[in-house]
Amino acid sequence: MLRPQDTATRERKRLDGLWRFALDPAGEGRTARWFGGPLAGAREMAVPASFNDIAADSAVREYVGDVWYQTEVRVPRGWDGRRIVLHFESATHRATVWAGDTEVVSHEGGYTPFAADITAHVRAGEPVRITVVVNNTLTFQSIPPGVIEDTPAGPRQRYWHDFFNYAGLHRPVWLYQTDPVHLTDITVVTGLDGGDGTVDYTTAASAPATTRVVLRDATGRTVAEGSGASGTLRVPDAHRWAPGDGYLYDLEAQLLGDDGTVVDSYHQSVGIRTVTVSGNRFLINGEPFYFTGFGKHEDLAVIGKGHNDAFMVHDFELLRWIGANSFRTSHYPYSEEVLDYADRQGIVLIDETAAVGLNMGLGGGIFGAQGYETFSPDTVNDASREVHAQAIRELVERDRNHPSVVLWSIANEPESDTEGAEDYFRPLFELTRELDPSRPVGFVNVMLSPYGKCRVSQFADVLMLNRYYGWYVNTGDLPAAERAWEEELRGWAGENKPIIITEYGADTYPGLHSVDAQPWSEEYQVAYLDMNHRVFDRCDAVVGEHVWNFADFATTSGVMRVGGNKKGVFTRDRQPKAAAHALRRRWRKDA
Ligand code: BDP
Repeated sequence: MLRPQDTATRERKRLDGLWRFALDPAGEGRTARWFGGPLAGAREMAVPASFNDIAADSAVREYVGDVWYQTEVRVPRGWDGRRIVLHFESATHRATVWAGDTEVVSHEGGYTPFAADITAHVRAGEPVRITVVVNNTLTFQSIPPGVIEDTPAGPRQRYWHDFFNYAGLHRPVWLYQTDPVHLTDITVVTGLDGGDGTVDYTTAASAPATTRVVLRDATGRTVAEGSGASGTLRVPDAHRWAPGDGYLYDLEAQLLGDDGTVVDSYHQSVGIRTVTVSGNRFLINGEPFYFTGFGKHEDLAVIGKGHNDAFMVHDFELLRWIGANSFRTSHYPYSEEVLDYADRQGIVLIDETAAVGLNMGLGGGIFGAQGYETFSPDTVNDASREVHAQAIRELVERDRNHPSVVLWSIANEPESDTEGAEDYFRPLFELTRELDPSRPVGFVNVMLSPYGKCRVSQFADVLMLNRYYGWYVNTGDLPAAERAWEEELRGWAGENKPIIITEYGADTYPGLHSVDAQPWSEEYQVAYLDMNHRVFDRCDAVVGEHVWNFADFATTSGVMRVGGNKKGVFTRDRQPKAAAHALRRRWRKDA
C-alpha cells in the first residue's frame, strides 16, 4: 500500500479537524445503523488525537468498546474519472468504515495504515459522509493482548503493558486520487559496491504498463535511470545514508500510458546504506555502530498518542542536544511522520510491533490482571499468533523502505522461558526474515527470562535486553546490582551476538533530591545510570544503550506509578532531569 502523496499525477486532501463523535456503551450502533445518517447526540472530537483525555470525563477516559467518528467531505470537482481512495494512517485498535451507507473496509491492529477504494461510492463535486466505528477492546486475540474484567464500576480493560491504552483516530485521514492505472507498491533495497551504491527496486501496478524510474540526488540531479517493473540502479560514488547524515536520494517511479504520457508518478526517498551483523558487532555501512538513545513513547498531554509535528521536531532537537543517535519505537509502530523525519535526520531506529504484554507472569498484578497462563488454547493461542504475524507483515510492508530502520523488534518482553514461547515465536522469526532478508531481527528479552533460561533468543540476530538491576531488584543497592548485572551480562556475551541494552532506568520524581542518592531522587537516577554504564563499558559485546525512557509517560494507575511512569530523562513536558545532563556528558564528546 502506497502512502498518499501529491505528485504530478496524484492529489490528496487531509480530513483532519473536528469530527462528530459518540460513545456506544450498549454496542448498538452497528445494528441500529448509526452510519446511515448524522450521528445522533454526537459531541465534537479532534482528529487526529486519542479521544481519552480530551473530554473531562472518566467515562470517556476509561471507556471500553465501540466509539463512532463521522465527518462529511466534498470530493473535489476535478476528480471526475479518477480512482478515489480513503486512507487511514491508523485506527486504534480496529475499525470499520462506511462511505455513505456502504461499508468499505475493516482493519485489525492499531498502528498500521489501511485504505478503501471508494470510487464507486462518491461523485466528484459532491459531499460524502464518512463514518468510522473504532473499537479499543483488547483481548487474548489482539496485539497487544488484554482482558475485560467486571468491576463494581462496570467493565474495565486490563492489560499487561505499562502504558495507557490510548485509542481513537490518532493519525491523519486522507482522501486522494490517482489514475485508474496506478502504482500499487514500491520496494527498495540498497547496497554498496566499493564507493558505488546500488538500489534494487521492485514496483507493482494495478494493470500492465510500462514502468520507468529516475533516481535523483538531493540537488535534483539525475544520477541513474531504469526501465521495467524491477531492476538495479547503480550510483557512482554514492553519498551514503549514515547515522547523523540523513542523506536521501529521490526515486521517482512512473507508469506510462499507451501514448507514452505519464499516468502515475510516485516518489520514494532512498537512503543508500547497508546493515549487517558480524559476530558481536552491529555494522552500518560496514562500520561498527554503537546505539545511544532511548526507548520512547507516543505520549503527550491532552492528545495522548496523537501525532504532533512541533513535539516531534522538539524531541529530535533534544535527541541531538543529548547526543542520542537512535531510539526504539517502543512499543508499537510510530507515526510515519516520525519515520520520515528520522530518515532525514540520520537518526537510527529499532522498529517494534505492538506485541507488548505477551507475558502474564509480568507485573505481579502491578499492571492489572493476573492469574492467567500466557500461551494456552484459552489465552494467547494460534489465532493470536496469526494476528501477530499480520502485524509483522503490515509493519514490514509499511517501513521496509526507511533507511533509518536497521532492526526489527517483533515483541517486547514476552514470556520467553517456556516451550510454549519457543513454539509461538519460531515461525514469527522465520516470517520476518522471509519478508525482509535485508535486516536483522530480534525481540526484547525480559528480566524474568535471564541468561540460561531464555528459549527465544536463539532465534534472534541481536540480543536486546531490558534490565532493571538497582531498580526492581537490588533496589537502592547499586554495588549489589552492579555485581549481579555484570555476572548475567557475561553469560549473554558468550553467545557471540551483539547486545543492545534496550531498557535500563529508574523512576525519578522531578525535583526530588537526596544527598545519598535514594531511589526516586534525581541523584539516584544519575548514580543508577553511571552504574549501568560501568557494566556496559566492561563488556565488549554491548553495542548499544537505550535508557528507559526518553520522557515520563501516562500509564494505568497503580501503587507503582506516581502520575504515570517517571523513568523519563525528561519530564512529560520535556524538561530535563539531572540525568539528562549526565547522559549528555557521556554521549556528546564535544559537550
Ligand atoms: C518494562 C517494559 C516497559 C515498562 C518498564 C518499566 O518494557 O514498557 O514501562 O519495564 O517498568 O517492563 O518502567
